[in-house]
Amino acid sequence: MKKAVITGVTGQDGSFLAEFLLEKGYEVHGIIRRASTDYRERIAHLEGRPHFHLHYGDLADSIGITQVVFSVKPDEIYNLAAQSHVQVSFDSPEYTANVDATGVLRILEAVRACGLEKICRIYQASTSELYGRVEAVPQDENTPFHPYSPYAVAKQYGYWIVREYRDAYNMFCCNGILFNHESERRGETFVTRKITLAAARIKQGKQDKLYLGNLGSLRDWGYAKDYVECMWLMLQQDTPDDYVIATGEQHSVREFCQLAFHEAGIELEFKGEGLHEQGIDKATGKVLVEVSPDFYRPTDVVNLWGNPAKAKRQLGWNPSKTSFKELVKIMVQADMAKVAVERAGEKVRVNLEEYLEKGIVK
Ligand code: NAP
Ligand code: F7E
Repeated sequence: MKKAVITGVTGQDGSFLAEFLLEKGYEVHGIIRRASTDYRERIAHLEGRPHFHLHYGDLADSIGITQVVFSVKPDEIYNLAAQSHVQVSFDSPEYTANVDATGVLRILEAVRACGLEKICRIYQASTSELYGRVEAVPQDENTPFHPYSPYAVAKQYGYWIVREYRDAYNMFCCNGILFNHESERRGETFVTRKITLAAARIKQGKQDKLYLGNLGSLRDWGYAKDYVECMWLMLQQDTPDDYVIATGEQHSVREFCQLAFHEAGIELEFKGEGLHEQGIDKATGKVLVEVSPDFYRPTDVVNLWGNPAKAKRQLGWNPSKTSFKELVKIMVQADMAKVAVERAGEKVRVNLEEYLEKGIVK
């Protein structure tokens, strides 16, 4: 039975990858951080399952990381842990560098310290944000990097230290340069999930308006569940390499918004420009989407579009498994259900309070 360590197992990708590897017959060890709430919604369904184990650790703490590597002696490590929010990296640049840059070094050094450099294969979660202020469109493995946020600069270090250890110590380590990938498990402050949740809440009368930043920003959005397969495929090759993982299709935030509201049963039309642009409900004339400068970034990456030809050719990966339309539909349907459950819960609470007041229940 192969053993894998996943850092960032509580995140969107970590939870899908854990399911994928358990399905493949792996023993999966996830690294989690201690939090006062111990809120681990994305992996709750896996806890207690045979071959799924959790260890406390933090990428900022090399002793803890090394201990996990030493005790598990993994065949594969998937380093997905990161301060992954680009906008947050402007507020916490030093922390972002510690985790997203030096954290990668800690993983590589832990493997060396445990004498596993000839055995353990490592996947590093690199990112399309490396292309940043893009120098060519679409982007592939040969496109020059121009990182354009503290997050991207930190991830650039991660990318190069992986390549350095591959060359210097002959380690099997790969960079997956993944373009944006989303799902019903996406964090609620990333733009896609913010939109699908708002569309569901607005449709069900729980929110009046959605405030967004740059509506013209362009992304190559794929489905996270499809992307975790690539992480595994990269580590099954004969030689380590770096791969762009993307759909090869590009859409704007505005388009995502229009389609998400359509899936929720609201037809939006956009009018105006820049900060004055508005998304209006065609049926009622109500303004449902407005632009707020709060969601603009000091420097924004606005033209990401990946070319997945190498992954298709060498990994045999299919970039069109889930279409853009299907992705939006999956996310909106999940959020429509989530909001409906929340509303049902509120109703139960109201009823309970009423019953308590009347003394029907004690
Ligand atoms: P995510 O949902 O934000 O998950 C991040 C994970 O990292 C969480 O499990 C988080 O734990 C953990 N983490 C954060 N700081 C940590 C620390 N100091 N020590 C240990 N764990 C820590 O991110 P994701 O979307 O799954 O992305 C996975 C990886 O791919 C990240 O490295 C991200 O930068 C990269 N990436 C993502 C995309 C994308 O579009 N999703 C594209 C390219 C690259 P908590 O639950 O405790 O916060
Ligand atoms: O922004 C614009 C925003 O935060 C996408 C991470 O997984 O993918 C992700 O980073 C675009 C940007 O993702 C809002 O300015 C407009 O241009 O959803 P996002 P991201 O920054 O692309 C990469 C590949 C990663 O590696 C990261 O880990 O949408 N945008 N209005 C907005 N963005 C947000 N968050 N909120 C808004 O209201």
